[in-house]
Amino acid sequence: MAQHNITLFDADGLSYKFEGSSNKTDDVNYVKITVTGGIWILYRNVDFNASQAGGNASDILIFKEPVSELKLDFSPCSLFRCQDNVDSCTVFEHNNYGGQSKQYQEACFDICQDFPSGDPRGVSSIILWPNKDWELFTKENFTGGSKVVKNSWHPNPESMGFPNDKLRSLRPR
Ligand SMILES: [Ca+2]
Repeated sequence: MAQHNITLFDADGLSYKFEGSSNKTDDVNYVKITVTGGIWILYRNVDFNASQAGGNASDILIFKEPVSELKLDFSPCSLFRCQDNVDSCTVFEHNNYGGQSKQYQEACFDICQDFPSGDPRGVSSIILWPNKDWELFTKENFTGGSKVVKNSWHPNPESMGFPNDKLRSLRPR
């Protein structure tokens, strides 16, 4: 039996169920949320706030624990389900977990094809989860400037302690 992990409610009390990420939810004014499983990021705009270059911290809502019929601060237009049981590094194109993303479970010697360094499409935020720290590099093949970043949620380059749009290769510690 399918398990729905997130339910959004509109003002009429109708429910809308989701199991995975969606870059565009139905055109509904959602007012409440119930989370029964998973770790989720909700975005104020479609495409994970891509057109807003990730927007501000107030343009996302993060749910790491189950909640029941909690009032929403805004009606989300897209939502992202984080993996929640494998050591991994999820990188995002924009601040505040915005835009394109990709999850790595192992070392990657060059992420440039997906996230070109020196370009706004380069990595601007990152989730390291749940146990491992990762080492980030400014050049391919684990060369150039490097930094060990603690396993945590890093919504911007300042939090990562790593320059914006410069990530080129990465590996778990
Ligand atoms: Ca970027």
